[in-house]
Amino acid sequence: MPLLEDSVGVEDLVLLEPLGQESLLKNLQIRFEKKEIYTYIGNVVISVNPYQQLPIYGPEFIAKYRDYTFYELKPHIYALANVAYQSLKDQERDQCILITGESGAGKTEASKLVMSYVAAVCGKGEQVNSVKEQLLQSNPVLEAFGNAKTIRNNNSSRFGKYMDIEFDFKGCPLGGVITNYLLEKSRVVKQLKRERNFHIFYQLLAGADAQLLKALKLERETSLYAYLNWEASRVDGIDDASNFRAVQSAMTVIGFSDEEIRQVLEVTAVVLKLGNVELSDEFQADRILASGIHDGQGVQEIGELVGLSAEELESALRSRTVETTKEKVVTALTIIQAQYARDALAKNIYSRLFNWIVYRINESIKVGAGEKKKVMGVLDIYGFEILQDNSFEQFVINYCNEKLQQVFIEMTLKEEQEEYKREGIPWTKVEYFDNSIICNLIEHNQRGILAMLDEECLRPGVVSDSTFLAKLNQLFSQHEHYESKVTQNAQHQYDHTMGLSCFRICHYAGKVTYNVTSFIDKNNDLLYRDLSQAMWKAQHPLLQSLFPEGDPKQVSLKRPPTAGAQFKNSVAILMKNLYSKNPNYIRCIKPNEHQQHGQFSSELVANQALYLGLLENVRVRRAGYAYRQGYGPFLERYRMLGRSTWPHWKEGAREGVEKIIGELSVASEELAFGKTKIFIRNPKTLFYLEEQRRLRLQQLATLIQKTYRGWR
Ligand code: AD9
Ligand code: MG
Repeated sequence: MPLLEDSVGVEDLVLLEPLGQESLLKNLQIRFEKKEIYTYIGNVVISVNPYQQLPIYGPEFIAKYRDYTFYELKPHIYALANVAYQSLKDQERDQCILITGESGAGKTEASKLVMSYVAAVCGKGEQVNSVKEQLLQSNPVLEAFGNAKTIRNNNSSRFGKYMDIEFDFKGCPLGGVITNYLLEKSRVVKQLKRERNFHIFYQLLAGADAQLLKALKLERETSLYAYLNWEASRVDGIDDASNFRAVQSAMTVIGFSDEEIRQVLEVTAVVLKLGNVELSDEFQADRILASGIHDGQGVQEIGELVGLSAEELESALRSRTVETTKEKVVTALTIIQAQYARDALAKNIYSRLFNWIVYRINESIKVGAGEKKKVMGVLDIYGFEILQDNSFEQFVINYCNEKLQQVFIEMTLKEEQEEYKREGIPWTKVEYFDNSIICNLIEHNQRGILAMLDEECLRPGVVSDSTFLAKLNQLFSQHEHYESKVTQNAQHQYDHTMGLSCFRICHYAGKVTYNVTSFIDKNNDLLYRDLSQAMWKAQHPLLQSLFPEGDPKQVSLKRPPTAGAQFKNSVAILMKNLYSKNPNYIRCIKPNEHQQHGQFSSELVANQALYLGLLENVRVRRAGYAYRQGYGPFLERYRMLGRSTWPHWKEGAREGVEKIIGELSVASEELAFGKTKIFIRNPKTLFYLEEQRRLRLQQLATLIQKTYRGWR
């Protein structure tokens, strides 16, 4: 279908004519300008962030999408949610909804639309409604503790989230399980200019009443806290005080007791107050020997909040005990080390608190072990990141996206082609880039970058970020997706923009230069034992429970897994989970860098379209058939449409299907008969079959009624 400026473009890119990167972009732009933000590629939904509230959501629209099949109404996330939910209910196939896109593209909003759609259509009753409420209310709580204002997005998720919603055989929600991935904990102690710390800190200071603030030993003014970037403390469109009340009530709905909420806030206050513990040089015999605590009152107050002696905390912040088999040696920390230890403690307390909140929500929404469940997974995970300075965090985030791209390739492109091959249907091969070579470069068990990093972290002797980099340079000098200054020299391709402490990976989505500084440290993620022991001694049930390794009886010499190893492991579990389900894709696109409605930057969108592989996706869809079904189920569904197949059919399923199609005179180029399935090229043919079926059912119902009356 050619594009006309005054049209709304095509709703499904599969129908675009001529097909190319340019026409694809033009189509998205025309639709965006007409406020048609959703477009299909077959069953994939592309969503372009409108940055304004459009009147296309809510009960009226949910009711509409609920009653129609996928292609009958305008493209919408509701249509995708409907298909996923209906096939989970009717065909008993576990589903997953994968939402990808870069920061600010609209993933979290999309995931909430999916959840609210499913909540609206899935069963009624007091019990069911209370489960729904708990599931929905987990969002504001997790966003308060896990989201922050960044330059790119005022409500940026700083953690990855996968949520399995579990249903009974009738399709009523029973509960769910949330898995969280790698919170960006460095934000607790430091933020970029114009960015903020996690929302909860500002919410707490703005929303707590005077009595609560006093109990938490806090002041209302954000500028008093070193960990809060007071420059950016207020954000247009965000009402921290009212959000605080919403978070408190959401926690209550989920099932947190008042006591638990109080403890969560106390731990949050401890983190804020730790940032204000100023360390100074302390002189001993005229030499700067160690760090001292400048602000005794702050330490005292933290101690009072969580039942810890100030001396104990102070000593853990200032010194370090090294235990050998024979003796214990206590060394004083330098001021740099002490600052590092204090920040490490704050980051650890906060990220463990976040994990605990997820755990606690899961406790409330978990489903009994014996119940048979159907599952819908919703994945809202950080998109690919290319920043000015890319560190360990970007490295693991991009690794995760590389793996998701692999899922996408394998499940959509490869599976599509392989199915045609299996079914013996003629197929024009579509070339696509297989990114497993990059995944391997990162995750290979013995020779991957993560394995090298772990090896360096565990190796005795002097290790540093630069010894790690040297190792990579040596190992991957010939790898086509790896570059560094050293390997570039070898290849005579000098790039002045790359620093000596950097390596570059050619990801499927583009080249990213990573600076190795602090890779070792972030991967090790160690906390001095003195600090974990001090936390464990706190007379505060929640804080104490966050540091089980601080229990002297628990002290084990076994090293906890590194951050990289943990992440790789959880990504592997996630992949296994996704592969076991039927995937549904929402590909989110950011139209401009300014969070502005009505602006469509072609260059920015082109980039995203490229690495989301949209064009490739369309080509595969076009080469193929939109719909397919096994002969058995197809015959069962449409048997009533054939003169020969109704009411009895004794021959094989395939023959029956051929009979029906022949009798309905569907054009032969519309269909292909595979070994086990029938393939239908155009969705419209399917609508036609469904309509015929509906009419036939009506006819049969009338017939039955008449016969029944005749009997009476
Ligand atoms: V990040 O990777 O977590 O930084 P997301 O999750 O992709 O990012 P998010 O869903 O938070 O982006 O969307 C960013 C903002 O865009 C939202 O806060 C809304 O203001 C805006 N947005 C996104 N989707 C819609 C929508 N369908 N309608 C209106 C939207 N506004
Ligand atoms: Mg988000």
